[in-house]
This record gives sequence, structure tokens and C-alpha cells, in this order.
Amino acid sequence: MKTIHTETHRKRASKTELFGGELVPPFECPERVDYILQEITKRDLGPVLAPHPHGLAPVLRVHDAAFVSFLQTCWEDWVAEGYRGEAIPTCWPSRAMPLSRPPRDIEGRIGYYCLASETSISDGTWEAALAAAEVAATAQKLVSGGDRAAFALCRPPGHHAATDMYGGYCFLNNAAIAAQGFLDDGATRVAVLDVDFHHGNGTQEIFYERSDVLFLSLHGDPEDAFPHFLGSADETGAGAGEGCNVNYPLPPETPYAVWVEALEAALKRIRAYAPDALVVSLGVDTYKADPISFFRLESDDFTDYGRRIAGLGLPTLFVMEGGYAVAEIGVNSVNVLNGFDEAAT
Ligand code: OKP
Ligand code: ZN
Repeated sequence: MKTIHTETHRKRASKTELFGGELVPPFECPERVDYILQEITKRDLGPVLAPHPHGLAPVLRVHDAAFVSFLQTCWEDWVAEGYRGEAIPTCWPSRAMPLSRPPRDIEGRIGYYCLASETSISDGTWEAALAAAEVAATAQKLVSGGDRAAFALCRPPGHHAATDMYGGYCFLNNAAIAAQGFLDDGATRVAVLDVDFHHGNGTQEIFYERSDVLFLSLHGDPEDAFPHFLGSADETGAGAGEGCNVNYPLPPETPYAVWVEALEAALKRIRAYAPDALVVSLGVDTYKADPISFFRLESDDFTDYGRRIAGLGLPTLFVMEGGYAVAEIGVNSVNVLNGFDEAAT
């Protein structure tokens, strides 16, 4: 399959992540992409192509315009205020003071739009986030145009980004942008299968009240894992979207034998929904050695589940999400794609 990639991802290179009360080098780092590209070349997955410019149009199909403007100018507004470090919020519209509009001051606005403060905004973050959205949109068009599958090598990732919130290393929801793109290009129904270790709270929120997107996520139980406040099994959708949201929270130490049972249940739900296209939010932080996650998948397991996903027989777009065991991220993600290609008919 073809991969869409751009070096613009390197502009997302913040120096800080708030972790355990310290500012540490971010887990979500540019080197992640180097390992993936290296493995794509080594195993001859297929051509690596540049994205086409799409501008803001596909982004504004799923995100709030004022939120997008905030992201575009956040860094310059922060610097103009005289702050010397990277942009990290310190105050939120918490449960006790739920302000329903963004205030004028950048310190207030950043708190309004942020859902988790481990994600520092730095110079170049917006350019990289927009490029990742264009990578997703370009790869989606390949699949809408008849390719059996494509790989959007997005960085920064996207599945935690909601209609008007960023955090969890995510700014724009690349998978949601692609799912909406499939619909805009003629699909009637799209399924989004999120196999990243973390719950895809942003994708869930964006499509929660809609019946044209089925969202399914396998993830560390929010009782035990980020994003903590969404991702339980009783979140099944609302309004027209009732029944179109499916969560599979799983406990610490989950081995592949248990994980793959949840995957098979999800595949069954996708078959019953009979979508025209599938978006896979592909995070490989389910790997046993991932530094911030707690599942126990082995490298060969990724090949196995790639084959199973191919068994759906759907036009499929893989969108890169997480994976922080950096040296193994290439092998694990290309194992999924290669397993898919081997089994795809
Ligand atoms: C992004 B993606 C660990 C805290 C982790 C952020 C995790 C973001 C994951 N103690 N906080 O879903 O891979
Ligand atoms: Zn993750």
C-alpha cells in the first residue's frame, strides 16, 4: 500500500512534557517517524508520497472555527504576552466554574481549549498539525479513489483532539477528518476502529450523536489510564447516534489472547454495520514494552491483527496515532500494514 508522509512533521518538536511533576522530553517525538519510514523502506511496503495541500476546509468539517483560529495563533499570542517557556495552561473551566466561552487573555484561552496539560504548544506546532491533517486527507482520497488501502503517516497524532479541544499530544483529529472526507466523497457509512492503547475520546465526541459514523475503541480502562474521563463501555452514543459508539475498556496487563477477543467483537459489529469504508486509528502503544501503557502485545501479534482487519474486505485507511517504544514502533506498525496486505484480496 502507499504511504503519505511529509517532513513537515518535524516542526512539532516541543521540548517539554509535564510528567510526574517534572518537565521531561516528550514521548511523542520526531524520531518516531524515522523508525517507521526506515521499516517501510526495508520491507518494501510500497511508495512513500507527499500530501497535497488541502488548506483548512477538511479541518473545519469536524473542528470549531474559533478553536482552529486559537491553534493557529496560540504560540505567537503566548510569546507576545512575554512568556518565555512553552505554552502550558494552568487554569481550566473546571466542574466548579464551567465558563461556556473562551476569555480574551491567552492564559485563559489556552485553558479553555486544552484537555490535558502534558501537551506543550511550541513554535511550529500548528504547521505540523495542519500538515498531518493534509496527510490524512490525501490518503483518504487515494482510498476513495479506489486503492484497497493506504497509510497516513500522521504526526502529531489526532484521536484525543475533540471538536474544540486539544491535548494528549493531539491538536487536529486526523482520523475524524478522514472519516468525514469519506462521507463527503460519497460514502454512506464509515467505521472508525481505534486500536491505540488510549481511548479515542476526541473521535468519540466528534461523532457521538451521528449514525453515519460507527466508532469503536479498544483501550486501557479509563479507571486506570489516560484520558481518565471518557471511554467506558456504557457510552453507546446519543440521539441519532445511539448504538453507534462502542467501547472495549481492558485492564492492566491485558495479553493478546484477551485483546483479540475484543477485536473480534468489534469486527463483528463493523460487519453488521456494513460501512463503505474503514478508518483504523493505528496506535502501537499496546506493545508490551511501551513506556506509558499497560497492555502486553508482542510484535507478531500486530501482524496477526492486521490480517484480521483485512478480512473485513473494506476499503481501509490506516491513520498513525501513538506508540512510544520508539525503537520498536517501525516493526510493530509495519507488521500491521504488512499483515493486512498479505491477507487483503
Ligand atoms: C496519546 B496517544 C501517562 C500520561 C500520559 C498522555 C498520553 C497521550 C497518548 N502517565 N498522558 O493516544 O498515544
Ligand atoms: Zn495512545
